[in-house]
Amino acid sequence: MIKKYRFYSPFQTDAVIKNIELSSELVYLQKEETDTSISFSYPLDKEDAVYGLGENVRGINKRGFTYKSQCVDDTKHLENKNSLYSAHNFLVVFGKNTFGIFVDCPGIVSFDIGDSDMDMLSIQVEGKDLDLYIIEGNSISDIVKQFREIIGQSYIPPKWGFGYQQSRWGYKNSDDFREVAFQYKKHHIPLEAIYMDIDYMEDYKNFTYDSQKFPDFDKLILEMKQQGIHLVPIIDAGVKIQDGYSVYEEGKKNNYFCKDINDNDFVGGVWPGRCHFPDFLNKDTREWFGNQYKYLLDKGIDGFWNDMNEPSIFYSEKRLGEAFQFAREMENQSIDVNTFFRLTKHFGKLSNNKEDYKLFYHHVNGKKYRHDFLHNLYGYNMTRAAGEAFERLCPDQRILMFSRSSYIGMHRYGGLWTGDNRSWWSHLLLNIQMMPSLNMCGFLYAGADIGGYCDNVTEDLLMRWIEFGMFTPLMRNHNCGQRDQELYQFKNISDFKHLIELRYAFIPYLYSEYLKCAYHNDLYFRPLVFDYPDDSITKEIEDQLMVGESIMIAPIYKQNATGRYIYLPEDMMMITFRAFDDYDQKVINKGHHYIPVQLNEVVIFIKKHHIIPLCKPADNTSKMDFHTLYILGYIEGHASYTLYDDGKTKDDYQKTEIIIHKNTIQPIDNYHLEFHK
Ligand code: MIG
Repeated sequence: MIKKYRFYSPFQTDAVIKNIELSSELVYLQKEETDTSISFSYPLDKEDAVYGLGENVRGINKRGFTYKSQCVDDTKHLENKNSLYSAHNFLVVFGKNTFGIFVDCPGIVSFDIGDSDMDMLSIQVEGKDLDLYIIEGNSISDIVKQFREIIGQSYIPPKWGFGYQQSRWGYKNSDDFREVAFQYKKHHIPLEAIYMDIDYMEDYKNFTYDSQKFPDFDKLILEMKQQGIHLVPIIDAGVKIQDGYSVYEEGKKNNYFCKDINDNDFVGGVWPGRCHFPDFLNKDTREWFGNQYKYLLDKGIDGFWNDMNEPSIFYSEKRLGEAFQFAREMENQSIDVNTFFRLTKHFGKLSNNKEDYKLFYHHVNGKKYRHDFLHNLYGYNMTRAAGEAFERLCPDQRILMFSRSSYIGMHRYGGLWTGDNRSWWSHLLLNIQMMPSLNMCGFLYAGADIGGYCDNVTEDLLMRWIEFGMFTPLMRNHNCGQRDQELYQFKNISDFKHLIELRYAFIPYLYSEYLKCAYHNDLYFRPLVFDYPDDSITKEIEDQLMVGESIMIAPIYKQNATGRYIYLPEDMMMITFRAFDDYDQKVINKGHHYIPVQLNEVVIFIKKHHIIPLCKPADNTSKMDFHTLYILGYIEGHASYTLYDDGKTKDDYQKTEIIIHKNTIQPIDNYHLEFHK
């Protein structure tokens, strides 16, 4: 049951695609209004927990902090951060009353969840124009499902998007890419994709490549493709101002860029120097920008990542000018402490200054909007431009697409990665805790930079992270630290090889579960409390997750740990893998346990009467036989599983029922089934 309320005249974000009639009497929430904002409050019961809000710091239960939707490029994901790159305004209160709240407003929205007053949830919307949705249902999962139904089906990546992917900011020429592919092959570690960061471009211009460093760009793409490896280029939001550069020229000529107050194209600095910013909120701009991807699609590229689309702005021309002017004035003076601070402040405040978002405008359906009021929609609409273009340009093909910044609605066009995290154990835990919240908001294809993006990873952290990352739909190792982070750079290469092979073995299960969740609006990752709401212990468990319908995981996220405490909400079959074909299994009873998990081991727990279908790993998905399945399960008498796989067309899927009786297993359709030994 969904109730919708409208306040003033909100901008239509297209987050929700179902028509819902407006209600008048507000339930659960108490409304208060000032001249410039509206707030909604709800007294929290002692036992209430609050889930959701997608990409944010801290734990799964969001109670006890203030989160602020205001997309920002911030590379320090610390406990005191109220905002990260995305704005995901959906949450569920679970407890005395259980209900969902979605605040559809593209401006700044704050969620004070028992922060100022520990027993009060208070949501403040700046600007007053909003649509508010209240969702009632009989469980958290049911509420989430209803919400997901109104925001539309989540993006589905190609199956190869479930392969292992390697990235680094620092691959600079064709040989660097060949080297990565060669090393993975040499060490027999499966590899699906290598990412092209900004250095592949000519002067950081979108939809170009540097022909000096990549004299054989087209050949490189095909050569990799022959090995089953996809090259995935980055696309940035800013467009370099440079005469003769077609994207700039076309954008300028057709008024596709955001304007400043005087109706000139707004100028801000990013990678390429001075840039214009496409007005992605405008349909014509989206169509034009989306068509630009064709340049790379035509070369055989079939995956992209959209970056810097909060948008991230190093400096606005205005502020940079002021800083230089101040510096010039001070040049020959004796600079005392206060002047020194003013000087550094001028330059320190240049990057991602929120005031700059008041300096430019969007034109949508004949109306002009100042950017800051629509800020949180920018990355969403950049990715929408791409997604809409792929539908036109290659309607039968699934293209890999994910973005850094997002708003709910973008989940229909692509996935996301969680940005510039660090090689910290706490960020491995953050990755674990963020996944279910992202799923709630529709973002199923998601993952963090495995191993951590900034700082130097240690081998044990990378290995533990791989052991969790092998369950995330997007499994990408990315970094910019000094220490190289490709798996072959470390000592225990064969352990990494076994872990990556294990991920590949899991693909039939993981992709099948992904498709189910996308088609039926379910959660791929769930905190235990979602599945076992009547077991009061589960609410306290924030470091174990259900993955798909059959299994629970309990990753290790502490350095030097050789095991951990776990809680089982029911009897399960524990499987300890060292490799795809090297594992132990035993039944563990409901309750608390300590389990050993050596550095090279992965543990999963299979629910009773459930199975997982596995597959033999290979160099990458292009070389795998997905029709020979090895069944592993907790089979008491019988078990069944519905296997989903890609259908003949993109909008269609194939569904196969697998029924297993202890010790007998029937081949079905064109699958060959065997018990995993
Ligand atoms: O200002 O393209 O989050 O993944 O490697 C940094 C360089 C810009 C930020 C992305 C990161 C990427 C980096 N980009």
